[in-house]
Amino acid sequence: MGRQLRTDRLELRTVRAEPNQGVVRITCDPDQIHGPKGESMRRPRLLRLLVLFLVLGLVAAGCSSKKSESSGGEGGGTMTIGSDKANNHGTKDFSGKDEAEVEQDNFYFEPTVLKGTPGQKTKLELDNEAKSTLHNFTLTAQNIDMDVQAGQKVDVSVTFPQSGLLEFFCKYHKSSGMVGELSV
Ligand SMILES: [Cu+2]
Repeated sequence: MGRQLRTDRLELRTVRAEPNQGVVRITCDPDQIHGPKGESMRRPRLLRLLVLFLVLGLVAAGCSSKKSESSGGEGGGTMTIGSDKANNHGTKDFSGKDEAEVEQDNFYFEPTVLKGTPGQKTKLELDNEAKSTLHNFTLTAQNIDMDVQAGQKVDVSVTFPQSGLLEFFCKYHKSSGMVGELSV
């Protein structure tokens, strides 16, 4: 609650700070200061506030762009799978399909989220499109640990979970966000 209120105030300040950016520069020339007498007394404080607003504005902008990155259903940005960060390259529904193509590259699976029906068996065609980077497909729950050389394709059979999701990852680049999931 308190945090939300604060965010709103930050955004308000950002908007108000925009048109005042010119004032920061103009104050180098005292003749060009506008406003009634006495304003100059408040100028140093005003300047500090403006600088503060600008900094807060940058922070707020950073926060909001992060927010929009993670909310893309078509992919882009990052998402959380299990307790890991995943580079999100989209979701694809393979319900009823016995084959599914999965591209691997630096450092993601595309699609990142594979949808299927509970218990569905599907052959994944792993396609490592990287020029020179060895990638891997590990699905611990099904004892799968498969390397895929750069420029090569490898098939691997997986079973979708009965419920929820199963996380898979490249064991070499998990910490770089090369993580995905089978979900129903
Ligand atoms: Cu990898």
